[in-house]
Amino acid sequence: MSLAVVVSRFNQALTEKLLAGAQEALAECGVDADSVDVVWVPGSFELPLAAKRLAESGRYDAVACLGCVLRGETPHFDYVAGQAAGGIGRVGLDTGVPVAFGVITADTLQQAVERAGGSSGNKGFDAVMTAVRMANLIKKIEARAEKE
Ligand code: INI
Repeated sequence: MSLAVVVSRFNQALTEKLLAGAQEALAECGVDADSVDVVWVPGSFELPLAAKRLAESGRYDAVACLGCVLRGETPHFDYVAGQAAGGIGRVGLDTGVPVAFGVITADTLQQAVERAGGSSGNKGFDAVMTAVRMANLIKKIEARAEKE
């Protein structure tokens, strides 16, 4: 199992916690740290392009994207969160490589903190679990198709 984790530097105090959760999930799944590459992008808007290039490289069974978008006073939130979610979804469909959405989208800092290892879990942990499960599922589907 080879994985790439793309992390946004924006709201880094929180995305570092998502990365810590992601690393916990990797250990829980028995994925060797040597087979995981972590790359950083400036903000969540940039997650899809980095995920696309990583997925297209053919070196990874899955990609997990981690970020945190906080609603402010402007419509900026909707553009950034919308592009991140839509773009990440499209990368998975276009490349056939599972790409997990580990991006917190929250109205308040408190809500974000709760989702980055607080009372509402850790979106980074969840994203890696999803990435590993989807990678295993794709392998199974491919193995079944080869038998037929
Ligand atoms: N990027 C985030 O990841 N989270 C945010 O909350 C955010 N806000 O609020 O602006 C944000 N903006 C930066 C954006 O992702 C891009 O890096 C930037 O627009 C340059 O393309």
